[in-house]
Amino acid sequence: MKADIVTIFPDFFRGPLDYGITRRAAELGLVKIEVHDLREFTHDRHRTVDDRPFGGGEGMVLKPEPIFDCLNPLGLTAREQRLAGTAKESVILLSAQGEPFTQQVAAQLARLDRLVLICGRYEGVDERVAEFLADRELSIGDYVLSGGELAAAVVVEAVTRLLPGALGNEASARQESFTAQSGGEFIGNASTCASSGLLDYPHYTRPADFRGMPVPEVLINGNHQEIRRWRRERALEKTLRNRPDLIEGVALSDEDKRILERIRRFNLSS
Ligand code: 9D3
Repeated sequence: MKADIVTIFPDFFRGPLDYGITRRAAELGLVKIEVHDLREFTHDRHRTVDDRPFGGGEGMVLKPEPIFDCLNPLGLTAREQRLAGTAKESVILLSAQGEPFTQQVAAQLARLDRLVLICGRYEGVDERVAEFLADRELSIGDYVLSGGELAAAVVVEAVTRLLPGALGNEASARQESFTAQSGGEFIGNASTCASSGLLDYPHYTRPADFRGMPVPEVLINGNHQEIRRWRRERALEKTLRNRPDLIEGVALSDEDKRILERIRRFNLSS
C-alpha cells in the first residue's frame, strides 16, 4: 500500500509512524508513506496556504489551489472511477465534518493499493476539495482537534495493522481465529474482544500480588471453564459500564443475558 499524506506540517509525521507495527510494516515494504508539504505547491513569496472565508466569519480556510496542485502529479485514477470502485485508490479528507472512522472503514481501506490523506487545518478546508477532489471525508471522533494530522496518523496506523504480514505470525493467527468467529468479516469496534463485539476482559501478569493488589484468584487456580466464564462476565460488565451502546450489536447467549441481569441488579442495589 502506498499512502500519500498532504499537510502543512510534514515534520509531524517523523514521530508517530516511526514506531512499532507501522515502522516494521514500512521496513518490510508493506506500506510506503510519502509526506507532501502543501507549501511547496504555493506560488507566492509568502507561500500562502490559507485565506479569509467568503461570507465573513472567524478564522482562515485552506485554499483549494495548492491541494489540487499537490494531487495533480500523483497519477491517480479519475475520481469518477475511484467512486465507482474500479480503482483500488481513495482520496480522503480528514475533517471534523467527516463520517466516523471505524474499524469497518479501516478494513475497507486496507483492501486498497493507494490512499491519499489530506489534512485539514485552520477553521476548515475550501469545500471544493470535499466536493470535487476527495472521495470521502473522515473524522476520528467527536472532539475538536487543531487539524487532520493526528487523524491521518491514526488512519495510517489502523489500516497498516490490517495489511497481510503486518502483524507477527502469532498475532495474525489470533486475529484469524477472531474473524472466523465473527462470520468471516472483521466487524465491530477496534477495542472490542473481536470475537463478540464486547470490550476486552481485564488482563493481569506477574506478580500475583503487587503491593497488596492481588490478581483475581480464579485466574491463578487454573480451571479453564471458570476462567472463560469469569472473562465473559467481566467483558459484559465493562461493556455495560463504559460502552452500553455496543451491547445491542452483540449476539447474547442465554447465559450472557443471565449474567447481564445479575450485573444490572447488583449495580442498582449498590
Ligand atoms: C466550530 C468551529 N470549529 C471548532 C473550533 C470547527 C472545527 C474546525 C477545524 C473543528 C475542528 C477543526 C480541525 N479538525 C480537523 O481538521 C479534524 C478532526 C477533528 O477536529 N476531530 C476529529 N477528527 C478530525 S479529522 C480532522
